Amino acid sequence: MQVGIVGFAGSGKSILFELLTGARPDPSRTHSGQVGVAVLHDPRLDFLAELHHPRKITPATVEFLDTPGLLQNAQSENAQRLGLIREGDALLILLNGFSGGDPVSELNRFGEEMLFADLLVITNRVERLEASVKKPRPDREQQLKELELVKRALAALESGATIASLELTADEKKPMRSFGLLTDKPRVVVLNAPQGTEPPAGLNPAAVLDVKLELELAGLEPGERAAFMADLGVTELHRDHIIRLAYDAVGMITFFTAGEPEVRGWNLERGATAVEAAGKIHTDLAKGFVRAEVAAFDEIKAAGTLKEIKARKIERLEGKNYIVKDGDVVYFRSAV
Ligand SMILES: Nc1nc2c(ncn2[C@@H]2O[C@H](COP(=O)(O)OP(=O)(O)O)[C@@H](O)[C@H]2O)c(=O)[nH]1
Ligand SMILES: [Mg+2]
Repeated sequence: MQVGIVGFAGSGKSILFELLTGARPDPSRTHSGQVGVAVLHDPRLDFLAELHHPRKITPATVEFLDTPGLLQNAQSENAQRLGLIREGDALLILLNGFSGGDPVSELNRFGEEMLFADLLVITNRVERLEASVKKPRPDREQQLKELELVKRALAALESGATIASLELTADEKKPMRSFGLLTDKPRVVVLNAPQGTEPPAGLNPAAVLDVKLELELAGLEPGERAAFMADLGVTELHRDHIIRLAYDAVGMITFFTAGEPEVRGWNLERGATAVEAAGKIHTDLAKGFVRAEVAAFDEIKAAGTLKEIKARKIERLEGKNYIVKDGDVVYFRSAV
């Protein structure tokens, strides 16, 4: 699971990357993109750790990719730079609200760059398929179907619409996703602006924060940080919230495993089954899957103690096809 931090050059992406992941941006990796891992803060994990006193606590994580910023008036070069994030699951678009530009027009221009980059990919695909379906071949039916789909995508992009705005069936979404189109990805828009800035009319950012200031604050000892925050009138830090926004935009849920050795949060695609969840932990656990013992976090919290959890019998036995819910605490029984 990876979220690309994108935007124009100088919007503060690399500073945000360091804030979210704790990794130092490496200038030699600016062009190829740099990956860092952010911890997903989750109070539920803390609660489960209090309950089990495990030897190890492992939170769920999100990967962020710091990308080279886009340039003004350089569509082909920009399309290439955007190519880096085709594999990403979501985009965090960072806008510059600290040096006097207009973030609304910046976002519009960024949207146009993404449309242009997608148009190149889709035009290419349409041309290849049109040539290919002229020849007899075993998968011609399939290719005709795909051609119809990519032509719809082309028409949408040409009219300025995103791929995400197309109403696609589940069967169409999958091949579409395989193209890695940028306008197909969920987005989180963040405005990098001084503390207290109201977003301009027409912009609806998920968060407004002073990226540089917050990185400086993050580097302080807690006591010192509190004093500085009070001095500056900063009431909240945004790091955990932004990581959570990115995580939710991707459509991930968290399930937990909890015991004395380890309490751990795991990422899972929404709608995945118990056996797929087992596979996240170990392929053997999926192969030998017998049953899952499942308890909802909220019920565990309401019970409050291990003894009360037992007494209330809140654990259910579920089979392979059970759809795992966000917050499920799962113990997998395996025959392997
Ligand atoms: N004043 C101010 N400057 C910032 C802020 N964020 C980034 N900058 C400056 O903008 C420049 C580019 O930042 P950087 O993170 O490298 O941008 P990137 O090109 O998007 O990766 C640096 O000189 C930063 O000091 C901010 O929140 N406030
Ligand atoms: Mg950078």
